[in-house]
This record gives sequence, C-alpha cells and structure tokens, in this order.
Amino acid sequence: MKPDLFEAPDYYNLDELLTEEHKLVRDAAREWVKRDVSPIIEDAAQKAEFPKSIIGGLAEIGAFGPYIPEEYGGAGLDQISYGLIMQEIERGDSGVRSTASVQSSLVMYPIWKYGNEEQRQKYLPKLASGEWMGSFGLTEPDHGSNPGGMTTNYKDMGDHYLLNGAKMWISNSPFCQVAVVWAKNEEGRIHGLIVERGMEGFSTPETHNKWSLRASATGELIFDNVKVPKENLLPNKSGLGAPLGCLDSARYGIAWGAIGAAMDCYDTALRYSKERIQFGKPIGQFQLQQKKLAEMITEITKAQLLAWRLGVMREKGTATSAQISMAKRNNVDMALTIARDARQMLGGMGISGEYSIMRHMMNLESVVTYEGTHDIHLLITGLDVTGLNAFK
Ligand code: TGC
Ligand code: FAD
Repeated sequence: MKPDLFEAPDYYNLDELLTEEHKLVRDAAREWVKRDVSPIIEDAAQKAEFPKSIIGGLAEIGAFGPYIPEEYGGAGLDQISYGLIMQEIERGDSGVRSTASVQSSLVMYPIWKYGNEEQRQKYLPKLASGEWMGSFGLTEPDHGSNPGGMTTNYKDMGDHYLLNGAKMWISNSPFCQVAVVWAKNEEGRIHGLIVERGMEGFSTPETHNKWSLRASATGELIFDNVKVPKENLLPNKSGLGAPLGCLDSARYGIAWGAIGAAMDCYDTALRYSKERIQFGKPIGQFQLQQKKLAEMITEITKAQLLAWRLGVMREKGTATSAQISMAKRNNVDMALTIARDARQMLGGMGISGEYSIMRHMMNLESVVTYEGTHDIHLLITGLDVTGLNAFK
C-alpha cells in the first residue's frame, strides 16, 4: 500500500469549534492511525484477519470507553472527543472503528448504565485496557431489523439461568472474552446477560467469506443450555429500549466514523487528480472530475456540521434517538457515495489495494447495513415527523 499522506479537509474551519482537548485527542488518534494502522491494514483486510496487534493502541488512544468515567478505566472524555476518535480510526478502516464501537458503546456502555457496581468493577477496567474484548449479541438468524421478535431465551433454574438460542453477524465474537447478550425471560421480557468464554455450551464460530469489513472478525454466539450465574444479569434496565439505548451511542459514533472514511477517499482522490495526467492535463482539470471533488467536499462539510451539532446535543443530553438516526443514515450514505465516486476517479488504480478507497467502499456496505439499515433509519425519521408508525 502507498505511504499514508492523509491531510484532513476542514473547509469551514470547524477546528474553531473544537477545544484544545478535542484537538489533542483527535491528533493523538490521527498519529496512531498513521503509525500503527495504515501500514498493516490492507494486508489484514486482504487476508481477512483481525489485526490483534492494534488492541493495545486502541486502548492507549482512549478508544475503549472514551466517555466512560476514569474511575472505571475509561478516558472520561466528552461526546465530541468520542466522535473525533471514531472519525480518526474509521479514516484508517471501518473494521477498526467497529471493534472500538462494540467494545465501548455496546459492551462497556450497558455494563456501566444497566449494571450494578460489582459488575462495573469486575468488567469495565479490563475492557478499557483491552485485556478483555467484548461482543454484543442482539441480531439473530431470523430477527435482524426486528430484534423485538428474538427467540433467544433463558429460564430461572433457582441458582442460575439456563440460556438457549443463537445470535449471528456478531462483531468481535470469535475472540471475545465476554458477550453482552439480549434474551427473553419466561414472561417474554428482554434482559441483558453477561456471558463469559469458557461457560459450558457457549461457542463463537467465525463467519467467513465476507467481502466487507474483512479486517474485523465477525461470528455467531451459540448458547446450548448455558448455565449463566444469576449475578451476570444486568439489573437496571430491561425491555427492547435497553439494547436500543446502547445503539444510540454506537450509531452516534458511526455518524462521526463515516466522515473519517469519506475524508480519506476524498483526500486520496484529490491528490490523485493533481498527479494523474491524461490528454496532457491533470485529470483534476477536467470539469467532470472537479464536479465530483466539489460535491464530495460539500457533503463532507455538511456531515461534519451535523455530527458536531449532534455531539453538542448529546453532551447536553438533549439529542433524540431520531436525531441520531438521521445523522447515522445521512453520513454513512454520504461516505458510501464519496467512496464510489472516488474509486471511479482513480480509474483502474481505484480497484487496487495500493489505495484505501475500494476497501472503504466495501466496508461501508456493512456500515450502511448494521446498527439499523439505511431504510430502517429513514422509517425512524418518517415516524418522528409524521407520528405514524410504519413498523406496526
Ligand atoms: P418500538 O416499539 O419502537 O420500541 C420498543 C421500546 O424501545 C424504545 N426505543 C428506544 N429506546 C432507546 N433508544 C432507541 N433508539 C429506541 N428506539 C425505541 C421504545 O420507546 C420502546 O420502549 P417501551 O418502554 O415503550 O417498551 O420497537 P419496534 O419493535 O417497533 O422496533 C423499532 C425499530 C425497528 C426502530 C428498532 O427495533 C430498530 O432500531 N431496528 C434496527 C435493529 C438494529 O439496529 N440492530 C443493530 C444490531 S447491533 C449492530 O448492528 C452492531 S454492529 C457493530 C459494529 O460492528 O460497529
Ligand atoms: P433484514 O432485517 O432481514 O433486512 C433485509 C432488508 O429488508 C433490508 O434492506 C432492510 O432495510 C429491509 N427491511 C426490514 N424491515 C423493513 C421494514 N419494516 N420496512 C422496510 N424495509 C425493511 N448485530 C449485532 O447484534 N451485533 C453485532 O456486533 C453486529 N455486527 C455486525 C457486523 C456486520 C459485518 C454485519 C453485516 C452485521 C452486524 N450485525 C450485528 C447485524 C446487523 O445489525 C443486521 O445485519 C442489521 O440490523 C440488518 O438485519 P438483517 O441483516 O437481518 O436484515
């Protein structure tokens, strides 16, 4: 792969909206991606291997629990810093951001928010340091967009719970030490359970043959009469709103992360357009190529403003789930469109692993699907503005 020459676009001087701490956090993540991710990520993606060597670095830049309080090992940062870290690591690869999103927002967040003090003390510091990696089991073979229909269930056996069922498409599953699993009790109420590797009847087969997120490990979580200790139930929230609350946090991170992937594609295409000569001119001099670049930077700038404003509202605690859906949907779609246009601008080189664009483009096909598909987020906005529910 070519050397990482990335320069971040900031067309509207949005750095002026950031504090010194935001910039320090962002620049540390940016440096780390250039030094430790860019040199290895193409090879990892080609081999379809999660590069475990980056776990320590992710922990060091605060990507595991950026907003979790320091007393639990988190970085104690605000929502804008969290977003900026996600932006920088997805600039490197969406799969790397996925690993951090799952660990932070889908594993540490529910333990912090819905767990008791013993659970927080037991799990959060190890997850923050990367000593333990986590996964989040909501999706099932027959229940993806409609998680409320899940059939994974547990029975109260007196001194333990007996868990049965299966989850699929689970990021980090093949190597996770702990899984936050959503299952129904005998009354059909959804609860979160912490399942640990080594519990009898718990297995995590890897899903192969992915053309997307190849540097992220994806797999199943299978529960065959798993005895889960009663102290592993998350006691402080139940119902579908509990996992969906975690998704709010992860979707917010994705709204920022997608900007990173888009910035990398734009920056690569811009540089290429000045260097590649056809018909005696740099291709960037042709109006058709300028149109693509002008639209890319316009859409990136709009997405940056959306994410920043959402971060301010998240920090105040006023952002609604529907507002988060709008940003996730818009920014991922924006990134995917930019990746496709940037790939075209590189001609044949656009399909080569010499450049990052095709990898981003393929990754974004997962990002536009997980954490709620493009269509599902549109229907959430539709419900919010009309008051009429297309899901019922
Ligand atoms: P509905 O009846 O609307 O809601 C059920 C209960 O949940 C509450 N609620 C929320 N709470 C918190 N945050 C949200 N975003 C919420 N949305 C809804 C709601 O108020 C209600 O509460 P209550 O107290 O009245 O019971 O539920 P529904 O069954 O009609 O479904 C609605 C729908 C379709 C929007 C929802 O289920 C949905 O978002 N589906 C998409 C599924 C999804 O996003 N799955 C993601 C799996 S995890 C993943 O993809 C990780 S990828 C990680 C990576 O690698 O980065
Ligand atoms: P389906 O729900 O079957 O949807 C198929 C199509 O139908 C979509 O286009 C959808 O938009 C459309 N559709 C569905 N319902 C409606 C409707 N009411 N109206 C209109 N259109 C509709 N899940 C986890 O729990 N944890 C993870 O860590 C995780 N990681 C993932 C990693 C990867 C790489 C991928 C690809 C997925 C991951 N997922 C994870 C699962 C992901 O969240 C689901 O794939 C996603 O929610 C969509 O579910 P589905 O694939 O079953 O599609």
